[in-house]
Amino acid sequence: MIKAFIYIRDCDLPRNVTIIVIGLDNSGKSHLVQTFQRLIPSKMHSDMKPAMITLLLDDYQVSVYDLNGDLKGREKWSSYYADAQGLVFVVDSSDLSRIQEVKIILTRLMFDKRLSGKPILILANKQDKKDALLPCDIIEYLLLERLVNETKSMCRVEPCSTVKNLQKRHQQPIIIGLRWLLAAIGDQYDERYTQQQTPSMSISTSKNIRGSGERCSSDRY
Ligand SMILES: Nc1nc2c(ncn2[C@@H]2O[C@H](COP(=O)(O)OP(=O)(O)OP(=O)(O)O)[C@@H](O)[C@H]2O)c(=O)[nH]1
Ligand SMILES: [Mg+2]
Repeated sequence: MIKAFIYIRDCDLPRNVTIIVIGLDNSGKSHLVQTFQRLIPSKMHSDMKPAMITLLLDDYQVSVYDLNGDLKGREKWSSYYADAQGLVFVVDSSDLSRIQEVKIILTRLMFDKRLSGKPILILANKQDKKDALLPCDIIEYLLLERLVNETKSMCRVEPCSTVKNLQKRHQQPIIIGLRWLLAAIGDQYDERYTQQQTPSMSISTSKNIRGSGERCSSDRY
């Protein structure tokens, strides 16, 4: 009787998940974290460096680390890899001049053993800007399909703007993306728990986006 009670209580507890937010400097990571704070019940740990917030979303209590993207900040990223269960990688879609730099950094990340198999949400940010690259362009520039296949990663590309929020809360691309990431982490957790872990690789984008290799349309902001 007591055992059954404890089991039910455990199921009610939120799952603790740690994710890191990375990407080049100026891509919009800190704005993203601030937007999460506006949209989702959260707690700020202002004493922590780097900045960390805890979000409560669905069944999850999510610790989110906002890591700096400048050269000095990037040197510290790797110390968070082991603890992170998932990644949010933010791209400034309006900055074509840095897309090769993004490709080098992302490729290095996805081949890092400490991140192997961990799901990655790529946010194609700054879609409100004129001439921002669409997700399918970004997939092509980053050779993402090849990367995903070679590293057997689970990856989703979501177009967004962290400064223009025109949709209702539950339709926000960043919330849709975060929910996908948490579900992917949850699936891996369940697979490990039931000893049925099978490597899964996939790349998905939001439903407005057609596959790579063709010019695609997207809802503009
Ligand atoms: N137009 C537009 N500007 C944005 C968006 N997101 C962020 N910005 C701007 O981009 C600049 C950089 O944003 P941050 O959030 O500070 O960038 P960051 O990735 O945290 O940069 P580091 O901390 O230096 O690594 C700021 O001037 C933001 O106002 C967006 O969706 N659209
Ligand atoms: Mg920042």
